Amino acid sequence: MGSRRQATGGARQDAVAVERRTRNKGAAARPSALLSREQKLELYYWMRLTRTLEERLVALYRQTKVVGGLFRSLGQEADAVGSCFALERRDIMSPLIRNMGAMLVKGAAPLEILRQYMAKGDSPTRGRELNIHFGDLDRGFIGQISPLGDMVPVMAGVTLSFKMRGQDRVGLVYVGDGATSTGAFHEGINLAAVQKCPLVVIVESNQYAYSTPTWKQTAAKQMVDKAVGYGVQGLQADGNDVLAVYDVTKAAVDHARSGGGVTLVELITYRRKGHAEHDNQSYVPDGEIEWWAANNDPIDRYHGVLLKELGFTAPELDAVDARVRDEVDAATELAEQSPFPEPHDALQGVYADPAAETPLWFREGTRAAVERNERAEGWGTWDAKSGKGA
Ligand SMILES: Cc1ncc(C[n+]2csc(CCOP(=O)(O)OP(=O)(O)O)c2C)c(N)n1
Ligand SMILES: [Mg+2]
Repeated sequence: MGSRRQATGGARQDAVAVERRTRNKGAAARPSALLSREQKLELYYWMRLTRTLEERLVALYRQTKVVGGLFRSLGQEADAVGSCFALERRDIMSPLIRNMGAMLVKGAAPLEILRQYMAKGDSPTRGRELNIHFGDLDRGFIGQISPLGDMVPVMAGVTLSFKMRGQDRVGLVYVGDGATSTGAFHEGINLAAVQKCPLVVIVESNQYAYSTPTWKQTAAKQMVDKAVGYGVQGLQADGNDVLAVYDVTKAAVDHARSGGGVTLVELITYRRKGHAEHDNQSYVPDGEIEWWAANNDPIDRYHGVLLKELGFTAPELDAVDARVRDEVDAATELAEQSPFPEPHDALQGVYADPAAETPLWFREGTRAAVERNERAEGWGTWDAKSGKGA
């Protein structure tokens, strides 16, 4: 229990120290100083959209309309949004479950995400995959795979191909603090480092991997220290300050684009919800979540910066909130009307198209199951051919 408290205190101190470092940098030298007024408001829009859409998904989950797990990024919205905002349209980004905000920035539509979570027949994967497990290379986001760390070697390969083809493109891959302890992470970042691939590795230090606090799964004091071992640039920022996240990622993207190779970017943040919606967070020390909610919410903080430092007015921000609510309402209505997939559709576009294999007996409905299998000819109780009982 003593060491748990220590970990909690450590996380708070980290956030404060990083904030101080960011402030000291001098506002004028920051890339975010070059963002237009419209872009600064856009950052607020994407974070608000992420949160509102996730809140809507929670409501649908409780109505049992979501199929499978629901993964929140509550308190981490600035990480996904601020970092992805530093990419160009031609760049490729590889998200994980807490990076819905990055997918929105890259052009994923709330309607697609709602249909996907509800396993609808007209969702991007037509009900075969769930939540935000889908990709679209035209829009610059790759489909995620679940094994932790595995997207790092995938993105090492993607960015190596950019380099070999002489394309002016950068790749960005998200991993959690837990994922940095996998073999796949090590092999992927090592290969990308040696090959000087144009890759940005974002490590979201949200203090937990499922129910395991960071100090129980790595002896490293901070994730950014791991960069030294791979011989790559390591940068760190306050993950709950969207402008700081943008600044640090933009520096990493510029470094990659100019031939400098890989950067490991650590964003210090906190996971305010459980691993997924089913998780009651009984392993979290008392008061920890409340502390972050009250003192370090990324949207509250940016709202304050927009009003007090960047010259925006309350009605302007209220208008963004209203627009987001309307968009999420409209998308929910459409997603609810979408049909579920046809069972036979599961065979389309998988191995042979059109399907060469006959559907499995249990997919043909109850009647077929009973007549062809449970009361097959010769069992003595049912004559399948004549349809008569013995
Ligand atoms: C190789 C592997 N081991 C275990 C899991 C199960 N798993 C899924 S997410 C997760 C925790 C991830 O923690 P972290 O990398 O810190 O990301 P976060 O969820 O905090 O964003 C685990 C253990 C997995 N998907 N892959
Ligand atoms: Mg984590």
